[in-house]
Amino acid sequence: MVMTDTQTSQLSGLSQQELQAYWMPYSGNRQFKKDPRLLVSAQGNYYTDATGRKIFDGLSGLWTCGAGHNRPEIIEAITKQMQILDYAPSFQFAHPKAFELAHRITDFMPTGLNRVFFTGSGSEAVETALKIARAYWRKKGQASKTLLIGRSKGYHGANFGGISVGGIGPNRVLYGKGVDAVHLPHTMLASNAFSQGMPEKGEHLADELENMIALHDASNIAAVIVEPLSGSAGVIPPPKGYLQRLRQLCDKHNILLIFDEVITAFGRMGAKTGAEAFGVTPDMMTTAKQLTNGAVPMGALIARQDIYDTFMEHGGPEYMLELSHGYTYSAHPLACAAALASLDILENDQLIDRVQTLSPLFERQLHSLKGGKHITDIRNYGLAGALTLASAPNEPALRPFQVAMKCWEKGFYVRYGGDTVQLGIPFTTEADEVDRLINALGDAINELDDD
Ligand code: PXG
Ligand code: PLP
Repeated sequence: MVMTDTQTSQLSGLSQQELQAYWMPYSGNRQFKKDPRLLVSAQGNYYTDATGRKIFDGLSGLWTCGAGHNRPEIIEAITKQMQILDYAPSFQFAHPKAFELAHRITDFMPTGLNRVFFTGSGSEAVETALKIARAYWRKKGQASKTLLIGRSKGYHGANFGGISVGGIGPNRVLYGKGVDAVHLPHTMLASNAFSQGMPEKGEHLADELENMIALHDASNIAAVIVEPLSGSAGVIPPPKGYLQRLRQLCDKHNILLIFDEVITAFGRMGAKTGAEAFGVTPDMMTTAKQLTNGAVPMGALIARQDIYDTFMEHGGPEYMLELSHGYTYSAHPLACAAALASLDILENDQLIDRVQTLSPLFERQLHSLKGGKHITDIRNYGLAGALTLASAPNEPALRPFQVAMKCWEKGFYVRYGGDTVQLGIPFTTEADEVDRLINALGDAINELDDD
């Protein structure tokens, strides 16, 4: 729909000057500002838009709000914290909730991951992980271990380290030379199309790491970083045996294995983490999003204890810094309060069990779309799902955009990116909401042009 500037302003309640002043992230600014999609409030699994329509939240915000929106427990925790302590420096000083939360996070981690470094986002958690990986080897006297290995189609945030190990072309091509990194092949094999849950084929793709080691030598490689399940590239669950194989190879060659669990940690996989769901423990894990249920920005890097100990042992005099790294908003009191309340909700409401219970229905319903117009693949695990649409002539990203706009018109928020449409429904979704979401998505797809 093309509107005049006056119509756009009237409908959104914003002036053209206001609409133009905000440079929106990862957005089609020009299209949005002609036809704004404004979310003005939220409750439970729904947003309300500027015209008063209820919109089902098919992506839990941005994979953030699995416990549903505006949870009273989180509101209360943040409000209370704000009245006690608005901000505390995290460099050389601290507030008690930072320690409480670090300890609480370890309840959700696989055994051995028990040292927590706080950041303001997933991107910062990734930078932290990559810097610690390099610094760790240097502290151990192996300073040549600097090369980072990512994976094609990987997403590791928007900062320079993250886009260097990341494997999504459009996120990298504009920005020139990054950090030294090479990439494993992605695992989205055509022969795995329409797999339900973990695909059967692709374990062998981990063996490409051996070829990289033959080429670069393990003495030059710091770490491998992968999302156990790729989110942004369109929900790519790991092939059976693949992560186990990566773990074996990293162990064999003394390379750190980092899982980027910004989307997968804290419940979405039907387990505390992707590591738990897939049965493989990394050396470090990055988290964010669901940690605070999206209410306050926060990320966390969780490391194996001996990595932390290495820094302490080689830290010089005790008053000196062991790691020159950190963020102004590391362990922000409001974020800590929100995270403690969010983790309590996950546990008290048994939301991880709920994800497990709901996942088979979500899987069945999502895969019922097979055969729909232009659909070339459907993938899912836990409460994450995506479908791939065949490219319109010369415009691979057009159809997912069109589908998402049709869903929006029907009262459903879904994510579109590249040639995929993605779903990450709240853990609190009811069965009939899954039905309605999938029906709307199916209708939107079948309303697409044939060519
Ligand atoms: N790593 C992974 C695996 C992520 O999914 C980040 C790092 C970066 O986190 P921050 O908090 O800096 O954005 C992410 C974030 C999508 C989508 O639609 C995914 C993300 C962000 C926005 C949209 O798939 N992932
Ligand atoms: N740039 C300048 C000039 C700063 O002073 C700081 C922090 O003190 C930063 C960037 C980094 O900001 P943050 O710690 O919020 O990442």
